[in-house]
Amino acid sequence: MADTQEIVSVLTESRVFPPPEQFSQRAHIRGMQDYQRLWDEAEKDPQKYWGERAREELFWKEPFQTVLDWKPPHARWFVEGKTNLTYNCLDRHLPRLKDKPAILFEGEPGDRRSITYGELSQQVNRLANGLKSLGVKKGDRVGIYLPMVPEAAVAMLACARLGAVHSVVFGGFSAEALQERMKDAGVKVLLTADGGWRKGAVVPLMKNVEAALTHATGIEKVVVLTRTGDGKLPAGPKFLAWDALVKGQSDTCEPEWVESEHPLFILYTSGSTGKPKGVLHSTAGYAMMASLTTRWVFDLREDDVYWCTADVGWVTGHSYVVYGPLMNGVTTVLYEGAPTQPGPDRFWAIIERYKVSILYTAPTAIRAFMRLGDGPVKQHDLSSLRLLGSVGEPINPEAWMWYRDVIGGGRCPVVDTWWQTETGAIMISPLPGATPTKPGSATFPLPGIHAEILDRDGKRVPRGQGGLLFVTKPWPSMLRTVYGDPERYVKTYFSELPGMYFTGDGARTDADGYVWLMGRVDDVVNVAGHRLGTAEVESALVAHAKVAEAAVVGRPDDLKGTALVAFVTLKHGNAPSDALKKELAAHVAKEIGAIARPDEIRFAEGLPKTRSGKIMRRLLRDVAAGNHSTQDTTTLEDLNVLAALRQNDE
Ligand code: 7RM
Repeated sequence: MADTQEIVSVLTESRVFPPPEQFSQRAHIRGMQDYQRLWDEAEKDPQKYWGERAREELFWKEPFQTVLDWKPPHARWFVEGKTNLTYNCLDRHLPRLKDKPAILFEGEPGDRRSITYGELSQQVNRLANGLKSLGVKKGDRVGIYLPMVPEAAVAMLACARLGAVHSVVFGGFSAEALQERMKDAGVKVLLTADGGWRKGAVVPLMKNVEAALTHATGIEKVVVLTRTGDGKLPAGPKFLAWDALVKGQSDTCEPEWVESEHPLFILYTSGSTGKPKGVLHSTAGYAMMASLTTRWVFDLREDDVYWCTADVGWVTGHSYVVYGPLMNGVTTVLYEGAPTQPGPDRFWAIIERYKVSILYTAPTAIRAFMRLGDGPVKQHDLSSLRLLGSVGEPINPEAWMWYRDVIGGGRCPVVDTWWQTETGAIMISPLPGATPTKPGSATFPLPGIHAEILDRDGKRVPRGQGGLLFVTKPWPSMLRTVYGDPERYVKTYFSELPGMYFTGDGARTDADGYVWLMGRVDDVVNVAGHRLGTAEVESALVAHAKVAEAAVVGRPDDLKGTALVAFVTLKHGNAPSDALKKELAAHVAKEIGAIARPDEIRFAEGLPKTRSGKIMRRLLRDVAAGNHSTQDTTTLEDLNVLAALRQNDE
């Protein structure tokens, strides 16, 4: 699949931001010597290093004897050990944190709830007992299709309490997407709601569930939470009100002590082809790394109010909205709705209201806010913020700087965190009290993580040159398989180089050894024999004062082989024109060289994105080539965007 040819790097970024001294003084990891010491320890004796981390991080009902059993490409971690994830998130905190808010919730219409660790624990136990009464046992699969409300976290935790395997499907997914995932996972009970709020309207979850149930799914019971209050509970023995299920249930429930490798959840990810893959994670390795990375990367302190804006339907919502923060006993903010509802300042109002100290969001959101200008930000006091994080896509230096200066007031370190659904936890990231950051670089792998940039033969590429990003050694929170399709696990992740995990991403290191992500290898464009990472060309475009967002793809060209086509959205107040096209093409040529000068620039009102905000370049490739796409669009956020792009063509 991947070419042997190197990927050419054209980006130059030389700004460096050392961690603020005051931040470092109080940080968990205070300098690069500390980082290096941990790195060396892990390198020298990985089993000792990970064993110690696992003992520190988790409560063990029964201790493990074997740290790692590695029969490539299959890993078992912390074998013989037993634990329960909810005990680690809730019970062990109760003596000290019973009355501390675990979740601060705000619904899109403005309703608010604060739920303490004590209350959360009771709600989880009641629901766990309710699920038990429906016959849910250890190992059974439970579907979760809910809006971003506290009950989504309660549902995940109730499953983990019982050793049931949850499979969360993002509330924005269609009936078909839901049906396909439920069927593949063999879900027995589905937890859902009548609806949720998004952009001022109701997302009709229950209607989608009913549509999904007209096809075979294997679902026996559907538990329905009342959120929006419209729509009655459908008739029939399958449907049950959430309130009725938990009513009268005991608020204690003995945790199911599961083996380390007991499956914890399935989460579906879609690639460009084929049906979605059910990424399966197991319990202890995942839990340990979610806990450790949340504390280290976000430098958590007891009094932090932490807000990760991801939906629980994505892995970021699993690891960094629910499990990571709760294992660390901090207060996590949950917001149901759209970032600009009812106005462009909703995020900043939330930060001011709850005195959020840590914000973790996606480049796509940051670029959307940039497009709206600084005005909405300036209406609010954001002085509570002390740290900013980014995840999901390469963050271009322009957006990184805006995030740092306008949102962070220039005082907050920015952590650009690279990881995947499959990795379970953050893998490459600055440690904010230690790592000098460079705008657009995810910097260095965390201690114990062997992220390496190799060519197709497994040789390390020289610094400055692009290559394929692999993780060459197993890590505790790695996926264990593709649910129901073990061959696909091997084929997708471990066949590029035997025994080594292939991420699908391109990356390079710079002269100082910093890692720069260059986008998905499938998106690399080959121009006149040079393989260019799309991220860098896009970054140059976004650096232009009038550009809000850009996506670059290749189009077959008789002369050049591939022509570069750039789709560009402009910041508010700028009009598309031929003169601007020329100006932008010249700008790219000047910034990174003539080789990257786009052959065609197309202005667009919006770019096609997945529901988690990633630009879908594969669809743009079809638009650029004038083909009507036959590709899977179930993860596409807004079909209208695609229709509009095609129209511009005609
Ligand atoms: C957490 C998440 C994974 C893919 C990954 C990359 C891209 C994520 C970054 C990034 C550059 C980053 N899981 N990606 N984080 N690219 N810099 N900091 O997003 O499974 O949904 O996606 O996202 O391509 O392979 S995911």
